[in-house]
Amino acid sequence: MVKSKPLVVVTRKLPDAVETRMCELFDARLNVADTPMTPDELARAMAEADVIAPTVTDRIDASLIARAGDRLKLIANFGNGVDNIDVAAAVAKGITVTNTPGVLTEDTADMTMALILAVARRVAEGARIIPAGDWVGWSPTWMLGHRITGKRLGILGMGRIGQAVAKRARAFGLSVHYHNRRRVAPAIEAQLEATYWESLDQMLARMDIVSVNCPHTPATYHLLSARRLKMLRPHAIVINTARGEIIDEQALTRMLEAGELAGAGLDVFEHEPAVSPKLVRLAKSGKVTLLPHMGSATHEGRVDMGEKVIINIKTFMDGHRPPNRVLPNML
Ligand code: 8YV
Repeated sequence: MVKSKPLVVVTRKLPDAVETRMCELFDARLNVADTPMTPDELARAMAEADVIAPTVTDRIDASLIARAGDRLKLIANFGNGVDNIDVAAAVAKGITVTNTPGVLTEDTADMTMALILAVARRVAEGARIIPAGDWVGWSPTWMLGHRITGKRLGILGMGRIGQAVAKRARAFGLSVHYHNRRRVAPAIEAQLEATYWESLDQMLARMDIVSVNCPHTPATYHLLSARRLKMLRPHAIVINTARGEIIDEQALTRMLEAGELAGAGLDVFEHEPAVSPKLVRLAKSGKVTLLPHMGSATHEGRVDMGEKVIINIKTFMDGHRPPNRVLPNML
């Protein structure tokens, strides 16, 4: 008997190579136009599909999961973070959730370094000058930024991405400090020459640069709260390539406006794709560098993410535990 292929709904346009393989393996319903699906469209898809492959732009909340059809058995997220999915509700309904860890580590760490350099060395501001026709020539005291070598970097979240940032930071001569739920193994700490701070407050008060590299979970929502941001010194800069929700964005903006913080490099925002006009104003003034959630945006990374989604679906459909299963207690 020929087994019918599972109906897999892919919510956004993925790289061609990934989509082609999906079409070979599955009854894949693609979104060639790449228009984000509305909650109603998602609900309809989840009512008939065996598998849905969403992205960060799809909010798969408890109410959508409650309306899912009996056929839906797997949510194979195209992305590492699963804060777009109510994992507990899915698992309670017998739906497996998977993600794509490991393949966007280096790209996200590169973008973190790019933002550190961009803010400290005023790269985005400088790059606007020549195209605007505003360059009248070199001057010894013009466009000065700050040296990063010798500064202290506090990494918030020392998982895969945090460690990849730490490695790069060492090469740039930064001294590495970190706060994490759990202290990392002594061998890793030694290799990264990293100083562990059990108290996040204590770490913040001493850093020149703070980089957010932890996942967004209920426990990390507004971890950099207004109170904690106040611990930072006025010359400090804040970098976020993780999730906007981890920082109280309004408080951060207020402090930047008031000159209580030197700058920020943000690739993620609390209400994406909306970005507060105040932050946009600060970007125009050169104080902050804003990127449109590009941390993992490489051709190679997106293909690797797609491969992981395919492997998770195929393994699951073949009756095995998919390699990147996410359980509520992991969050
Ligand atoms: C992805 C990300 O672009 O994987 C993640 O958690 O934040 C991004 O780099 C996005 O999630 C794709 O769904």
